[in-house]
Amino acid sequence: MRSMKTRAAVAHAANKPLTIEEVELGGPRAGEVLIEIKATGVCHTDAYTLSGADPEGLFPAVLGHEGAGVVVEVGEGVRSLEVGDHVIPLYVPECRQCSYCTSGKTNLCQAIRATQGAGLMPDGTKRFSVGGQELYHYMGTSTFANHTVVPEIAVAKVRKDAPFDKICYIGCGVTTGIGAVINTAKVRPGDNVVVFGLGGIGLNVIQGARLSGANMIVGVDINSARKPIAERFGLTHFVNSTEVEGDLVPYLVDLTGGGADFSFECVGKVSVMRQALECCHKGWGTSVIIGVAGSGEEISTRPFQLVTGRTWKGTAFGGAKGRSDVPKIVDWYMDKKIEIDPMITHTMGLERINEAFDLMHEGASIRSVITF
Ligand code: NAD
Ligand code: DAO
Ligand code: ZN
Repeated sequence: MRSMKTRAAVAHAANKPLTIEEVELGGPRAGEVLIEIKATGVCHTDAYTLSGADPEGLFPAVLGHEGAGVVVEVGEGVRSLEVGDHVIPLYVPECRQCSYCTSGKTNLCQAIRATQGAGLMPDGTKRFSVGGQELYHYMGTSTFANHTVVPEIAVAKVRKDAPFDKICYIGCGVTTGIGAVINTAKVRPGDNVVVFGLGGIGLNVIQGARLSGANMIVGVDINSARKPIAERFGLTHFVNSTEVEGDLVPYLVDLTGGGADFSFECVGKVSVMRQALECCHKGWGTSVIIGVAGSGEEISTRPFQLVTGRTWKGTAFGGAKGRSDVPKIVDWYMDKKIEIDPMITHTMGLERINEAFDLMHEGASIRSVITF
């Protein structure tokens, strides 16, 4: 439980570049583990929080929630993990005891929700500090650091032969996209699917739809450069929404022969969420919201869209229970049932992390991974 020094990318304030600094990190307390992070992805949600638009965003903080690494110390009472275990930290924990976990209805474990949302460890403390100033934790994971402290219930133990610089992506994007299709929508063979936004999440929705045996997999984006990589993951029809003459919704309803059985919003824009709902098939189509919209924004549609049988749903972390499901998704990757490598378009050291954000904003990357 001694404190140590480690290297982290610190977010001192909204909209400011991260700074690479040597920070102090307090060791694991009861029920916690210290993880040496080997690799971390940079996700759109990190950029959303850094932009200042996230109502839960706190500064100064160590961001990052898509990591993979090795357990280097365990706190008192930790039973399910040991030093040397390869792990993926989880921003949705799985305590297996709270009423949410035992309900069988949701993956949203609430065991440490209040402290996690407040940027604190479960005992209410912060463990990172620099120059005497404490730093907030982020999503319970803070993976933009070479070492981080995480509660045992928020750690998935994975096989040791899986490469950290690829499986870190399973800590968010891969699981969110594939899980939205399998766990939330429950797409069936022969279903027609429309995916809005072909980025780090949307491409994984596409590979989840292919895995589920979907018939048409239609992808909608404003960037035509996304078409070839989406085709590689199973896209059957590409639509550049800026090039469609007239309204997009009737165009998609026509293209799918009556509407989508399932649509997925992977952009985070409320106008796109409406299009995604309304392109669903009358009588049974379901739209799943994955994108995180700006603070205070609201969705709207005509209630008749729902009266006539469309369903609006949402999903966090693809409905996955992390400690149980993440190790299986790592196996799927190692068994080549799913692909990850082509989506990781850039790999770089921590000192270049701000470039990863620039590439994302320019639409030049799918996923950038930081290695330590
Ligand atoms: P990304 O930036 O990699 O991809 C977004 C894609 O949307 C890009 O290809 C972009 O060209 C496209 N796009 C932009 N405007 C569009 C429009 N009007 N119509 C169609 N396409 C458009 O982002 P990402 O990492 O894939 O994340 C997508 C969203 O999912 C974000 O809002 C992110 O915060 C959210 N997210 C949610 C969860 C969850 O658990 N619910 C998890 C991770 C990320
Ligand atoms: O239990 O109230 C809760 C929220 C759990 C956190 C879910 C966050 C999912 C969406 C944010 C995008 C993740 C990268
Ligand atoms: Zn729980």
